[in-house]
Amino acid sequence: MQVSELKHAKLKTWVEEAVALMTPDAVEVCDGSKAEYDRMIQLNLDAGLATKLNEEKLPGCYLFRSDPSDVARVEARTYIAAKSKDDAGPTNNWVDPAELKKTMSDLYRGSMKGRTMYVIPFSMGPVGSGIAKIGVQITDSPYVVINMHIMARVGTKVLDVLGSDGFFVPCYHSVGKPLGPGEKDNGKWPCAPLDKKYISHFPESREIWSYGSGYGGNALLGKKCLALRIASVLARDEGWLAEHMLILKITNPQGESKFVTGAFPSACGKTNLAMLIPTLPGWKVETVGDDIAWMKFGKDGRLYAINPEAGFFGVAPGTNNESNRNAMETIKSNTIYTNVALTKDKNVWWEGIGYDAPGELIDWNGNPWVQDKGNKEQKPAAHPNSRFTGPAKQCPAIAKEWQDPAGVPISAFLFGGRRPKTIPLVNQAKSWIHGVFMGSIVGSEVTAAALDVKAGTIRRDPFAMLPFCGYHMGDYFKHWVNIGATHDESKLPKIFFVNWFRKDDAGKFIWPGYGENSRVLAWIFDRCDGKGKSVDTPIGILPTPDAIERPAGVSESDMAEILKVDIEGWKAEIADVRANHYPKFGGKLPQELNAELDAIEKRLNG
Ligand code: GTP
Ligand code: SPV
Ligand code: MN
Repeated sequence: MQVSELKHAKLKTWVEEAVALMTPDAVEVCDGSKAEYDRMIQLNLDAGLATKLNEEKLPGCYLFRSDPSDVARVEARTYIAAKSKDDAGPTNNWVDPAELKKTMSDLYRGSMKGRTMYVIPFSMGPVGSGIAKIGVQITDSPYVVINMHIMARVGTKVLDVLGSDGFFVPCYHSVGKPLGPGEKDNGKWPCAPLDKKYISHFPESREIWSYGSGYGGNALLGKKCLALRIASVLARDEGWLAEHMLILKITNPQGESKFVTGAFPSACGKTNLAMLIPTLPGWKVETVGDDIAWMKFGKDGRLYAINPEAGFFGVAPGTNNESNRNAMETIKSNTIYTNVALTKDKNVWWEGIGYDAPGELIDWNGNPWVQDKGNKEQKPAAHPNSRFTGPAKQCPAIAKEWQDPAGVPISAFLFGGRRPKTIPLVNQAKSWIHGVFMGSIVGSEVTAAALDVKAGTIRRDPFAMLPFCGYHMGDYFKHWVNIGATHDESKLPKIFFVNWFRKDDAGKFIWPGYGENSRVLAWIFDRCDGKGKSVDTPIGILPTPDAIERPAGVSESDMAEILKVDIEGWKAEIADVRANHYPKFGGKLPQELNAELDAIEKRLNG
C-alpha cells in the first residue's frame, strides 16, 4: 500500500512529514500479511543480519546478533518529556519536550537515507476491542517489522478499525544508521552509538520518538513505550491500570478457576510463572499474558485484565524443558532468536538450556566458543539478555480466554523481586492499602534486562514499574491508593508479595522455584476464598509452617527459614524505605503510605 492511499488524513500528513524529515529511499505501508513477513525475513537474510536455523528442528526460525551497544533497554537514554519536570518525577529522565524534539529532529534528518521506511499500523489488544489501543510505528528496520508482526496485531485490519479519524499513538523509530550510495549492512547490526540513542516519550501529546536502537523495548514501540509508559498516563487519566504484569489462569482440582496477575521486575520470572506447569497434582495453570496487563473495571465492580500483546519477547538463558517446557514448545517454530549462541547444525544454545554445549559454537558476538566448565570466568555464549520472539498462539498452555476483548476477572495481584534475604516466600497484604505499600517498596537484585544498570545490586523497583512509569511515581502511588478508596475493596484483587529467590549462606537458592511455585499459587488461590492456613504477623498474613507442602529438597528448617518473620531484617528494610526510598517522592508521596510505614514499624517494635 502507498502512503497516498491512506484514508486517515492526520496519519497521512504525519507520515509525509516523517518522510520529508528522514528522507528514506522508499516508503511502504505494512499490510501484516505472511508474504510481507517472509519478504522482511529475506531482506534480513540478504543483509547478512539473519541466519536461517535448522529447518527440521526449528522450522521458520531465525537468529540475529545485535551490536554490543544494543543488547537491552537503555534506561539512562530513556526520557519522559513532559512540559514540567515535576510531571516526569524523580525516577524518570526529563528533558523539555521542545528541546528534545529539536535534538532528535536533527538526528532524524536524513537518518533513513539508503533505507525503506515501513509504516506499521498496530493494535495493542485484540483488533477492535474496546480496551485495545492503536499505534502507528514508522521504522527503517525490517527486523523491527518482523518482531512487530509477532508481538502485536499489525496491518490493514488495524487501518480498517482506525477509519478516517480514529485515535492512534504516533511512534517514530529509526535505527540511526543511514546508508551511503551502494553501502550495505553486510552483517553489521545497524544502530547508533550509545550516546546518540534516545527512547523518548511525550505523554502530553501521546507521542513516542525512538532513535538509535533496534533492540527489544527500545524499538518495538508497542511494548514498553506505548503499552506501559504512554498507557500508564492514559490509565491515570481514565481510571484504569497499565501494569508490568503477567496474567495467568489457575484451576484447582475441583475445576474452579481464578485469574491472577503478577508484577516482578525485568527478568524476575513473569514469563516462567505465566507458563508454569504445576508439580501439585490436579492443579492447572494456563497463560493469558507474560509481561503486560491492562486492567479496567467491569460493571460488576471487578477488575478485568487483557494482555495487549500477541507474542512473547522472553529471556532465553535459564529457559529449558524442566524450568519452562511451555516456552520451549512455543519457540520451536516461527520464532526470532536474538543474541543466543548457534551450534554447528544451526540449532540454538544458551546458558541454562539444560544440556552442555554440543561442541564448538558461535557465540552472540559471532565468535567461535567452546564450553570450558572449569573456567568460572568464561564469558557466556549467549548474552544474558538474549531473547526469543515467539507467537503467543503457539503456547501449548495458552488459555482459551487470552484474546477475550472483555478481559478476565482478576482475583489476586502478586508483587515480587529477587531478594536473597529477609523477604519471605509469600506474604498476604492485610488490606488494599497495605498491598499498595508492598508494591511501592518492591526491591530486586538488578538483572541484565537493562544495559546501563549494574546487575547484582539491589534497587527499589516500585510495582516493577520503575523504568516504565510515564509520569511522577508519587502520583502513580496515589493512583493506586485512589483505586482502593473509590472501589468496593471486597471486589478488588487480594494482594500478595512473593519471593522465589531466597538464598542460603552458600549463595544457593533455598526454594526450587518454577513448577514448585504452584504450591504457593495454590495457597494464594485458597486465600482468595478465605481459606488456606495462615498466621497474622507484623509484616502481613503468612502461611502456617504446614500450610504449604514442602517440595523435594526443601527441609523443614529451610521452610521455616523462608517463612519466618525476620524482625531485624525488616527493621532494616523499613529504615531504608524511610531514609532512602520514600523521601525521593517528596510531597507527592501519599500520606496513606507513610501511615502504612509507621504502622508496620510500630508492629515490628511491638
Ligand atoms: P522480562 O521479560 O524481562 O520482563 O522478564 P520476566 O519477568 O518475564 O522473567 P523470566 O520469566 O523470563 O525469567 C528470567 C530469569 O529468571 C530466567 O533466567 C529464569 O530461568 C529465571 N527464573 C524464573 N522463575 C524462577 C524461579 O522460580 N526461581 C529461580 N531461581 N529462577 C527463576
Ligand atoms: C523487560 O526488560 O522488562 C522486557 C524486555 O520485558 S524489553 O521488551 O526489552 O523491555
Ligand atoms: Mn518486561
